[in-house]
Amino acid sequence: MSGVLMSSQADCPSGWVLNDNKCWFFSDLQPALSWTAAESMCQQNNGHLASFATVEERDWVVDKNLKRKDLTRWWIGLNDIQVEETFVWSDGTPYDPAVSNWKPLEPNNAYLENCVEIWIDNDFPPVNDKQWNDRNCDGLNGYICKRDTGTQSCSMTIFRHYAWLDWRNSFRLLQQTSVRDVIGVV
Ligand code: MMA
Ligand code: CA
Repeated sequence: MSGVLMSSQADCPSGWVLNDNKCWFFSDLQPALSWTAAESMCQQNNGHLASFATVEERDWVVDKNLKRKDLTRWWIGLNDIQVEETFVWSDGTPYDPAVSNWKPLEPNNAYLENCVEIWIDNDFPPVNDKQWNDRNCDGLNGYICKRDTGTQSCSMTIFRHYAWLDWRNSFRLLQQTSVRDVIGVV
């Protein structure tokens, strides 16, 4: 028996979560950072601070994630650094106010605040918890990155009783030890 089997699929790097065909990173175990440092951390990993193109993406982030208890403020990519009161996403997604989720009375630019966070302040009523606040960009927050998926490919080259498996940059030589293994391969 000999031949080559190949397969590829969209995938996220380890530590990132797949949702809505994008990869998402939550800085749960990382130190809190300024908005600029967080954005550059995301860029080093081929992403940007998170943008929300749809209400579904926006609510998924809040409902399924942001688990770290001692971190209550999370940077997202929205900012008005260039032009006061003109909000833009750092990844170039057009800002759609219909997808925004500001806390009441925000954004207020209270202390030269040009960067946007999701703020878990146990606000009441609960609908106002985990909403958005503009904050001074130097504040130290957790952060959420978003990037496109990568392609992960897998190939197996089979020759007689041996096969090379190439997956996630690791290579394995498999040896057929019984007739049963052949049924597994097919
Ligand atoms: C206030 C309020 C917010 C502002 C933060 C900064 C406690 O809330 O004015 O709009 O962003 O302070 O920490
Ligand atoms: Ca504010």
